[in-house]
Amino acid sequence: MFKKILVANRGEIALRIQRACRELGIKAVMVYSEADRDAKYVKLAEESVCIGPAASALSYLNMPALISAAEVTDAEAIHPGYGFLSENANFAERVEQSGFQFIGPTPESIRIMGDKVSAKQAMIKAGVPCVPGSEGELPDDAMQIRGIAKKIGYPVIIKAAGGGGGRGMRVVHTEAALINAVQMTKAEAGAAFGNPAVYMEKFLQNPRHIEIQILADKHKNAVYLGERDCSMQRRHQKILEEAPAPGIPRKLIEKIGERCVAACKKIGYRGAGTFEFLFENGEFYFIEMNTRVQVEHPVTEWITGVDIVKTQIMVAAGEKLPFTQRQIEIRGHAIECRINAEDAYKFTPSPGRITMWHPPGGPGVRVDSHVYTNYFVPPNYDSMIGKIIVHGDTREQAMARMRTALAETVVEGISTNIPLHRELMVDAKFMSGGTNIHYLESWLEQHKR
Ligand code: MV4
Repeated sequence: MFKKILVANRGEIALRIQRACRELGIKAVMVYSEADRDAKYVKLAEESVCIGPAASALSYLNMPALISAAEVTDAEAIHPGYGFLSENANFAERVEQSGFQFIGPTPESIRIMGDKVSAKQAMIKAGVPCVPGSEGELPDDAMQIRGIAKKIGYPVIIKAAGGGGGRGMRVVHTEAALINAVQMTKAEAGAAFGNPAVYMEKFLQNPRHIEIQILADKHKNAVYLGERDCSMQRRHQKILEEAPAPGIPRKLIEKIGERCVAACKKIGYRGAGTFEFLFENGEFYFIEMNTRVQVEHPVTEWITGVDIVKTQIMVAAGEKLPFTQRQIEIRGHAIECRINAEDAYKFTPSPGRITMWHPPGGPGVRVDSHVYTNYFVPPNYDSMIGKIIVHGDTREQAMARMRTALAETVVEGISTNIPLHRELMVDAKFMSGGTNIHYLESWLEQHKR
């Protein structure tokens, strides 16, 4: 096992990784920008390194600074967390070339999944069901493009190979609008991602966003840890997640989970990963794979009892997965609310000093947050200041516990989205379960103030 790991991230996930290291008896070196000097995990750290000024490009995205920090502290491995450099194949490569273990998949796996065309091709080859669409990148010829769209049937969606997470996409409803949409998307993709390649899919009108969590080791073992329902989102930002997904038969989850595991084995995937699917009319359609630990991993940890971050570290060190698929059982229901420093309904950022932080507690409540009373939320980064996660024997009990937890929580000095979460937890449609990816945005439209 590693003796020392460098945590190349900030915020609640930096604290989460630090906790996993403590439990494993590994020393964690924390890095921080000038804006994060007072973060809780820096105060708790045995060792920490300032890697640069507040701007991410000069600190958390600064590869030489991170690798030097690992060198001067004698760390053996680097955990990238989520966001920042976590899905940057070049970073993973440079980490390994510098003699450190990257806690995540191989640079090659990251590269394949980073290009959405090659990711989809790998999944088709591995037997994972995908949204019907163009086989690979769209050709230049307008006649051929029209032919592909006609075969798929309108509406179609044009997506950038270098995009993902909702960036670089365009829905097309008619043949008249097709070629212009393809050209526009190509131009934007070239400018934004340095890659003008685009592909086409059937546009699914009312899907849910269901994702499968997997874990794989370096010895060809892989398991799936059930699913998460991440349909409650606004502008591609998830606001709450839950597991299991309400109303989806276990048999269907098992079938798709086994396909994901088979795909991991086929491509030699290792570490934690998430297969993102659209789910419509009882069918799963793969859209993207995330090659990192995700914000919403705690809901899966709670229904399976598996520590995902700890297991990421163990498999990166070469250990075998300490459980088999048969040992994974789903118990109860978990919900996570992301707490953001922003106006609850206008969504404008609300950085500043937290004059009072009173987190909830009690049975079935977990809070992952790096903030504390008198902490200053810097304006330079993502607005998420923590997550409240609850568990119950049933979805009803989990929702009741979340209502209690949200009622107890006090945050003063800044605005947060807690009032929005309080309303959603008593919304009849949310409470009945199974809302689709458009539900939150239409709810917000109807609850304008
Ligand atoms: C789609 C789609 C409908 N049909 N693909 C958005 C994020 C990116 N991961 C893929 N996205 C979508 N792809 C087809 N063929 C609808 C979306 C989509 C979406 C997906 C998941 C969660 C929220 C979403 C919000 C709007 C659109």
